[in-house]
Amino acid sequence: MKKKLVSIIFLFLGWSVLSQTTSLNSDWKFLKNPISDISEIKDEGLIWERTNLPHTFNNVDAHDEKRGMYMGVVWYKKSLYVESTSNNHVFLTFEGVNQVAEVYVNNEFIGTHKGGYTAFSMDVTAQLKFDDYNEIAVKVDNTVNKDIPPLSADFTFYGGIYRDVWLVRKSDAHFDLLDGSTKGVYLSQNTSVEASEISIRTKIKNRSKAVKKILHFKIFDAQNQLIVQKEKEFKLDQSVEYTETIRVRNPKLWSPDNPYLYTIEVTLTDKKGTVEDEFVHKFGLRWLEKYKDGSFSLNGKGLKLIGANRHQDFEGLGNALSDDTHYRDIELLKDMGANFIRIAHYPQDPAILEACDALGILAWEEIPLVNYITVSEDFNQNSKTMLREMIRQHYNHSSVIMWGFMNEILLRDNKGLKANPSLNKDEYYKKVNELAVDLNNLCKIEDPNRFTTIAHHGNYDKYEEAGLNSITDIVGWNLYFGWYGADFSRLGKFLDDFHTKHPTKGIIIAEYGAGSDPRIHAITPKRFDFSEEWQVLYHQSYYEQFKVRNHVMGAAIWNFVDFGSEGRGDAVPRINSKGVLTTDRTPKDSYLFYQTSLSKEKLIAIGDVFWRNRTGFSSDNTLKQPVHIYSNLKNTEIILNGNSLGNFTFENHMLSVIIPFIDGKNTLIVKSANISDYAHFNVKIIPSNLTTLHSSDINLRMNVGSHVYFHDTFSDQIWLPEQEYKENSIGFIDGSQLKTSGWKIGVGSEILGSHLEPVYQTHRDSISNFKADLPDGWYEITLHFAEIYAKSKREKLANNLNSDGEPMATDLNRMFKVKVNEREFAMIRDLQDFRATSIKKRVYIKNNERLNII
Ligand code: GCB
Ligand code: CA
Repeated sequence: MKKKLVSIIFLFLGWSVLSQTTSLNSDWKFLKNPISDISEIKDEGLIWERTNLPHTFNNVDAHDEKRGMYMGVVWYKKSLYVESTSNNHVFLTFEGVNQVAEVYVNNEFIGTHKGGYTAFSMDVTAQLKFDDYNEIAVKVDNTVNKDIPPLSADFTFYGGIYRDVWLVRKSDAHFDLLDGSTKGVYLSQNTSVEASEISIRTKIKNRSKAVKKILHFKIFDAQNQLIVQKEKEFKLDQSVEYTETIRVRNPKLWSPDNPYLYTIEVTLTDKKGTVEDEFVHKFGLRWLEKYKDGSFSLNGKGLKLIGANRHQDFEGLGNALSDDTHYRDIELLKDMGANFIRIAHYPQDPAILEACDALGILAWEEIPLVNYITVSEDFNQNSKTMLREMIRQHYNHSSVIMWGFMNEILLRDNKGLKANPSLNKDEYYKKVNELAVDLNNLCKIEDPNRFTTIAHHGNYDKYEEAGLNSITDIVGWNLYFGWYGADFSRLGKFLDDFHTKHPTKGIIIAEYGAGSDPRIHAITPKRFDFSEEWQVLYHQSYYEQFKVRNHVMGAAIWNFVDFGSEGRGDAVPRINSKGVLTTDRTPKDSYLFYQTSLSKEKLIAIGDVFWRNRTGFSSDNTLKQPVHIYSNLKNTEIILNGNSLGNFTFENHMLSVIIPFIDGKNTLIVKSANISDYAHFNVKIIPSNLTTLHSSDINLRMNVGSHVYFHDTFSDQIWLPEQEYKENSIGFIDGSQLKTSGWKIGVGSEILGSHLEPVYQTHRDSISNFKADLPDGWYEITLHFAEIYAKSKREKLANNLNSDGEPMATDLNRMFKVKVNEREFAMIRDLQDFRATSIKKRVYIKNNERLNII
């Protein structure tokens, strides 16, 4: 037989290497069809799509312009040949299926699993045909279900079999993988500088008659040298639970600086030594403490937790990522200098936990109870099952330090009350409280060695009223001062007030962040403008405030990555852009800010990675615009096109310097001690006095209603911020920047039909005209419009008028005439709601008449 092999990857595994475990990711068939009964999927007429796992069916429709995405039933099937061996007890393990999975083998129902973020195993032995082909079928349903968390949240619930699937073969005697853990071996520790007591709890099952078995325990150091071993002979009936304690003297401690991992091997053999099952796991030895003032210590040393939240999706892939792609996120987090992750808002792929162990990132992991709850026995049970599964499945990961179970659970009380109409607010709060107490107790029963935590939105009184500030060891706050509300400076006071009221609680800023679309840049950044510059100012301020407060245990950026949120209509629609990395993991300036602030090595970096194309007006042939430089040094020399601009001093790890760019290509070098960085900027200067130009030299775009520069990444053109008209130049006359809810810049709705969303979302209200002192000649003028009010709001509008001030619209559709230099340019009518409209026309400007648009 000829074997073909394309390539091979060796991975040094961090968890169970079960020799009889094989992935089942290849060659599946997928059917998007809401068929409810397995008998109907046999229909010859159905067209199945071939696919490999991981797979989601929402990576495209969650990012298209059509509101909503497919949420319903789909089917997966796979044909599988199973040989008979000495390991004929066979299981299927699914790492994650969103959200309800019904598993069938050879048309026989095996079981149902509810919840899209935890793994499950099923015993398929009885339904399998050995030495023959078998058909596995999985019905998957990602419909929102009132009894399964999450009910609602600001992220996309991509459906599918989106993590690995495994075929697990065991002999009659084996570690129990059906207790929610998928592994059946639990490691815990009691560690100090002198010694670590490692306790290894095994749960063993047996299908055949009672016999003598031996458990072999071995611990290897990081160089793979065997350092301790033990054996235990015992009689195995149907099932046995056995705990062995092993002592490691003078342990090498695990920490973010030195994530030292031992390997623990547990082997089950018969009396002759034949291996029946084995478990291998890499394990770090460390101890955790919470001090009386709420601060945290690892291995007896105080440690401020600094890191980020992470969602699990990636551009184009939805949530169906390879292990390597997951792993790389933790590498990027480590590279940023973080020591902490909040795995938000749900348990994630095993690769994430392995990476945290291996790279030294302390983890908070949680289950997805978000915004509100259903008061029902089923909801409670599903929440508990999920919590138990998460804890059991990730119990062995030394990186995990706390378990969470609710996020902003009082944010949508209205929905909560609507969903539970028989309850009044007090009763509903009481139910939420009871569930929180139950879940907290469950954490402590399952795992008394870790902290419990919860994350609240910034409404202290509500959570106090519901008694939710006193249940967990640690209370997390999601604080958006400087984004959704107020200004950054409020942060410190909020944290201090909470500390005064709950002096022994650990406090974590569980979320803080500001949106940024890397196409948007501002010289005078403002709250909610989605510029990268505002995002950096926001993070700089938060970092300075929590760094100096000892009673703040830690902080986690919201979010490490830009992530899918199907219902959002921000500058980048359907994306929550608070990431410090883009959806394809390119660092934004905020990432550079943290990297240089947190690094122990000296670093310097020129920022504006997404703002290397510059344009603007100038009257002296130099374009003076800021460049942002990040460093943990004191100062730096800046060299522009070979000429030193002098020495500059960093303030809070950052420097914003006005650089006098020349037209064309510019090279900037920053140099300090023996480190340096350089960057090229492409600059296009537009003379302030347009009348000095020839018509054919004029090519410009202006985003009326906005103070930001916008980079169209498809054409590489830059839209200028608006400016007021001055003689010989260009700009608006009258009006004001449109703000929604009194303060949000532009409209927070997706504008359909164009990729220039931020251009259409920002408007100038009540503009009277737009002028440009253009030299005579032919021009192509494009005007852009969008209806940004829903019909119900339009009645109030004053501007359904023609240019003579006469009301023009008889219905609620806008209608108005646009004139260019007194000549009719266009009659605008029937603007479609939230849809881009543009009109392009050639215009001849003559006799020094300039341009005037009314
Ligand atoms: C929050 C939520 C999170 C959202 C975030 C935001 O507080 O916990 O799920 O994505 O705010 O960006 O609004
Ligand atoms: Ca859609």
